[in-house]
Amino acid sequence: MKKVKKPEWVPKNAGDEFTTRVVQGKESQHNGMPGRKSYNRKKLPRRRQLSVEDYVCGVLSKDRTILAQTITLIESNSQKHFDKAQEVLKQLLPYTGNSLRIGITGVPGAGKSTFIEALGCLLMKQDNSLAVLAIDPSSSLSKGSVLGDKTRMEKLAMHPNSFIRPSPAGGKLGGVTRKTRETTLICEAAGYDVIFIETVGVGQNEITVRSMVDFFLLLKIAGAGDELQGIKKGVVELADAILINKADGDNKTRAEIARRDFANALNYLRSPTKGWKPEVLTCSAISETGISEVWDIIKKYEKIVRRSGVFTERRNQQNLGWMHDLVNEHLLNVFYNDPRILEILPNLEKEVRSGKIPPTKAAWKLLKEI
Ligand SMILES: Nc1nc2c(ncn2[C@@H]2O[C@H](COP(=O)(O)OP(=O)(O)OP(=O)(O)O)[C@@H](O)[C@H]2O)c(=O)[nH]1
Ligand SMILES: [Mg+2]
Repeated sequence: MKKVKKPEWVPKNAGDEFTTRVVQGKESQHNGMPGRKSYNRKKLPRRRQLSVEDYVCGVLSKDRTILAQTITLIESNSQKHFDKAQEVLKQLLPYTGNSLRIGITGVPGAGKSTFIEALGCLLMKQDNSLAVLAIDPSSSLSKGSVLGDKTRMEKLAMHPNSFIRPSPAGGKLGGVTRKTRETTLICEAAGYDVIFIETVGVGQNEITVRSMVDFFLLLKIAGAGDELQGIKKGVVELADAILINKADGDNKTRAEIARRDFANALNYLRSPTKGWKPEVLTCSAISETGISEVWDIIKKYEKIVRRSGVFTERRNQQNLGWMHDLVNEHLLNVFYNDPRILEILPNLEKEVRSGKIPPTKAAWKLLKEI
């Protein structure tokens, strides 16, 4: 029998039960780092970088993969991508402006995504194309909504005439506002008839979205105790229509009461759109009732405001606001990236925090540097 090499830990007088074979070890080729450097990168096919023309042609031909990549480029926080994105945007601008932009807001859980799925599917049946952009400041914390949306907009997400894109993140080269505006334009250039911008009703959000859309829809739920709060907060004043969702089962009567309350309250509020009286409706996104009525209202609204010129007037006004936002954003970037400011800011911040100097004095000190 061939003599077997035994490991060194085998007891001296051990029998055959320890006939473990030990193979001579080999010097490792691994550099000790996790993956990556151990292979020759040059041999791997590299993903080709898209040129400005690739992006522009892709978007104009409604290639959804390139459309998504273009939005990623817009959302990027790197200066290199920023310049390229602006060039792409410039070339796409002549093809924008033809979609109906609709903002949809409501507290978390009001049923926005479920409603978008229901209305979106109706639009698909009518041969419309739809892009859904979701701004959700809470998603970066909870990550919940985006995941939830994948299941809540399942049918819509699968449809070839729809495009769903979750929230753009803020960052140093412009926040959510600029990115959402630009993303809207990219989707318009791709030829989507309707664009939904979904946002959670938190803080400044609703005002921002109102400044980007033609029609603003507020989703409410009856009996959640936020009816009057909503009226107080002034969000109601921004809405062209209020939709009481979840009007199903036991909730139907409560939804109807809420509808009447809101309709009454609206009598005392100014309409956000000249020549249009905001409507209050009920619907059930889950059982898909009352959905086509909402679309009818939106179409009626569009007809009225286009004819009266209010539609164009609002868009012109929004463009003006946009211009100012861009200037403000740029000035802030220039200011906070100036080497002189970068040098003195940390110390000044420390001094203000510890109460050594008043904030007003610190602010003037900074401003005098430029
Ligand atoms: N009974 C009933 N439940 C509904 C209806 N619409 C939505 N829901 C439920 O309400 C919950 C929240 O719905 P979503 O569509 O995710 O609400 P959302 O407003 O998009 O929520 P966030 O994205 O988290 O802000 C889900 O469990 C839905 O199934 C409805 O018409 N009736
Ligand atoms: Mg949602």
